[in-house]
Amino acid sequence: MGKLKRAAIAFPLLAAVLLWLKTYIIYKTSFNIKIENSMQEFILFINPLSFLLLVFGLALFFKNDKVRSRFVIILSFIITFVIYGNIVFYRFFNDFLTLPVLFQTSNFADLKDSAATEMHLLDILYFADVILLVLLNKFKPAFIHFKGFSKINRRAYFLVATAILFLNVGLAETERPQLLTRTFDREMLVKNLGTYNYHLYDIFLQSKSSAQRAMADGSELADIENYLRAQYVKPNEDYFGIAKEKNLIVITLESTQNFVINEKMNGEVITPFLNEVIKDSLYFDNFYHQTGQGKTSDSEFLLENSLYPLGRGAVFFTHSGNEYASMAEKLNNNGYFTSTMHANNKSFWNRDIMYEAIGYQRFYSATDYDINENNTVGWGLKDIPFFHQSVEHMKEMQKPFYTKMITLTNHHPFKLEEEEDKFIGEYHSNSRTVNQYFATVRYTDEAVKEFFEKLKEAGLYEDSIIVMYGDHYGISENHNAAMSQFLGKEVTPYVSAQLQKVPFIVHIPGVTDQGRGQVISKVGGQIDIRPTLLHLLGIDTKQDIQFGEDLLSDGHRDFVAFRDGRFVTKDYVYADNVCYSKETEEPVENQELCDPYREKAMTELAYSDKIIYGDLLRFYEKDSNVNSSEDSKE
Ligand code: GP9
Ligand code: MN
Repeated sequence: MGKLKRAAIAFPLLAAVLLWLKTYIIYKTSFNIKIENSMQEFILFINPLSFLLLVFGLALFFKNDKVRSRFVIILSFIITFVIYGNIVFYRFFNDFLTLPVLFQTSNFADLKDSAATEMHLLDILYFADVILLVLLNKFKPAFIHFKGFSKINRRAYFLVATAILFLNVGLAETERPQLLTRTFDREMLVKNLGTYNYHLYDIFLQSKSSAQRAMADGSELADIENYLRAQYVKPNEDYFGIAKEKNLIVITLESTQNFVINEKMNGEVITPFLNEVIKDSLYFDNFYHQTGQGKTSDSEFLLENSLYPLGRGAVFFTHSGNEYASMAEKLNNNGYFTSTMHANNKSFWNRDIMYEAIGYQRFYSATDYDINENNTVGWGLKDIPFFHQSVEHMKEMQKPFYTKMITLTNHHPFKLEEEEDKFIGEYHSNSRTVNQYFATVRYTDEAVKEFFEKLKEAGLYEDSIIVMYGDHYGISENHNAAMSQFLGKEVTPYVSAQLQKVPFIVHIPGVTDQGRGQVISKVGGQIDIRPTLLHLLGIDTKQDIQFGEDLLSDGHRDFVAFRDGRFVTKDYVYADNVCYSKETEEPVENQELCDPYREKAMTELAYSDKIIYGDLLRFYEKDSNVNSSEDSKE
């Protein structure tokens, strides 16, 4: 390579390297990115590089010196501007920018105000490299002179840049499997892919859903409404309104499966408090989770909207700009103060954005809690201090209120550190996960017990209805050997489907306390929570677009579809494309017996997807029926 050619590549390369190092320095000084090991540090260090090499590489196609150097400077400025935008945003929101944030008009007003207060004069330093490039370009023209660049060299350049990209993505995938399909958290995306690739990914997600949304129109909703009207089941008069005007407290029990309820491990009761509460509650023992890759966030989605989550990705990430008709919104309209409480980073699962769409009036997140090294374990604040501190917040809430709380301690890898948190021993099997699971479940059980006590002390108990449900499985199929040891039977696809049961408990002080504890064995799932609860509060859902049915209604159909197409009915379990009899736990001879239910499961999942992908609820006139056809009218 001649001297001039070297110079030619030097200018764009210099710009790229300066930006690379600058980005890394910014990661370390302007953002608060948690690094747990040296591999994560390495990924963080290299992650801006592939993008920068690729975009600055485009400069190699320009023949004209002036145009090329201008391109390099403008590009450098734009990229710096993007990262600077993130810095300013982060100062205020402790989060990275996303397109929906920029385009949501309500956010935008807030953004403008806070951006102004968060910009400082010294921030000019962030642009130091751009200024250097401008000066070089002006005073050292020899540096940017260029006589062309051979095709071969160009190819080699892009090959190296692409290789770095693959190395980055490969390392990220081993550090955080399913990073892109699950898209857990913006911080995780930025940490693993880099802020620039993260923005590209965000743009991709956004344009995909915009296109699908643009092609949809209101007529598609008519079919779905007709279907749902025909399915509607009347609430049970014995229960409708029995919790009218009470506060509604919903507790999402992290990773709690139903097999731990009323069960012992090594002779010790796993959930002593829940077992007691159940005696004075409505307890649904044939209730399943219906979550997909969005895990906890999917369960929240089901709870609020009675729609199915998506088959791929987390709807909290992919469709946070949609219009929804949530339970929270309905309660807002009925005079409730609505909120949600979870002592984790607010952007996890994109909650801060999605919660706006759901319509909660307030999100109590990590910053609303006193979190320190003495009260945390694993993922963060332990459940006992979480409940204690949450009751303090509840005392301040306007009544009646609805709040949804999400526990955290019983989360994979199910770690407890302090002896005082271990109320039960470990299980003994070949799976550490299973061995430790029981103790964290037991810990959460204790936390719920303390919560009930605190509620009573605060005088909130009598006026509240306390609902608990498990969000999703805690023990995945990777631990079938240990699970079959615990259950004393082989984990067949049938058993595996049954293991997707999670507890659903509705405790209504003053009503269920007085000997009205009941075990209700209707087959249902998280999709049924919304109508069940709204009816208990005396709020009608007749006109609502929802796929669930009130579990207390006589008409409830004993049916639950899992997000992956499995389903359970009164008599059958359909799993791995086989129809099983519940009576024999074996495949039924006549496989067609499952067909009508399979049809129902497919129809509902497809309709629900259509609503989400087309953002169809924006065409739904709340409190009235958009469908004007005769048979759907009252
Ligand atoms: C994180 C918590 C756990 O905030 O909700 O999420 P999960 O991994 O269970 O989906
Ligand atoms: Mn969870």
